[in-house]
Amino acid sequence: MPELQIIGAPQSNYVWVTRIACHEKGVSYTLVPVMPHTVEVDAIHPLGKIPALRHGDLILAESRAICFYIDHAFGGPPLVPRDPSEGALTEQWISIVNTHFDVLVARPYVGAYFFPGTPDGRPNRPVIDAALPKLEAQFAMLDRAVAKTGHLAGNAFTLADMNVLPMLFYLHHLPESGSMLRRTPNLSAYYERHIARASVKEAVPPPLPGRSSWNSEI
Ligand SMILES: N[C@@H](CCC(=O)N[C@@H](CS)C(=O)NCC(=O)O)C(=O)O
Repeated sequence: MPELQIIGAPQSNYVWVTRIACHEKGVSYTLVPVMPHTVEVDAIHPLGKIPALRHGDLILAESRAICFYIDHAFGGPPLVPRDPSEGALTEQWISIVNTHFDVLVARPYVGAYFFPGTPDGRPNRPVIDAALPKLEAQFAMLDRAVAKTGHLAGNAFTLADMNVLPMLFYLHHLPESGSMLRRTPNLSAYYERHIARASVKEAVPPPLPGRSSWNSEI
């Protein structure tokens, strides 16, 4: 069997998702920790984004496609239930989280701290302040979603949960979103429970270069 490479910096939430997927399936891999828009990544992802995957002759971009491959090319427990209804519900939550929660709310907010684009490098307050009401609404949505079973889809830990946990990790460590998360009871319990899962914990990213932890110096 050729070596499976997950290509991308470990601080990327989507790289982390693919690593959780490998762990859950019992698939061994090598992490190639490179930034977006580097030669290795540009050779695979048409937009230069991470993660990318290389496995023998196969090269792949996009976390969802990579997780599909990991799920279907190997044995081990399914990441997405094979039952049509449960599988579709899992896909529903992956899609909502990726196209709304991440892109429109979490990413601009987190980016305003870690990549602020301000002249003095301080957090970008207008972007943060604009994100907060939207974040509140999305946390409420996720809180309702996990209230019943402690999972996003059905009664098991699926790719929908693997996909959102890295985003919640960053939000947990930032000031306003961290206290908002602690005030959101079901989502907070969900986060604390699943962040301790071996597959998730194993790939907790090291702090960004130049920082000593995820929540200091912000
Ligand atoms: N839809 C992509 C999103 C990947 C993505 O946005 N990756 C970020 C790092 S978390 C990235 O490469 N950013 C650089 C850029 O957007 O130029 C996926 O699911 O893999």
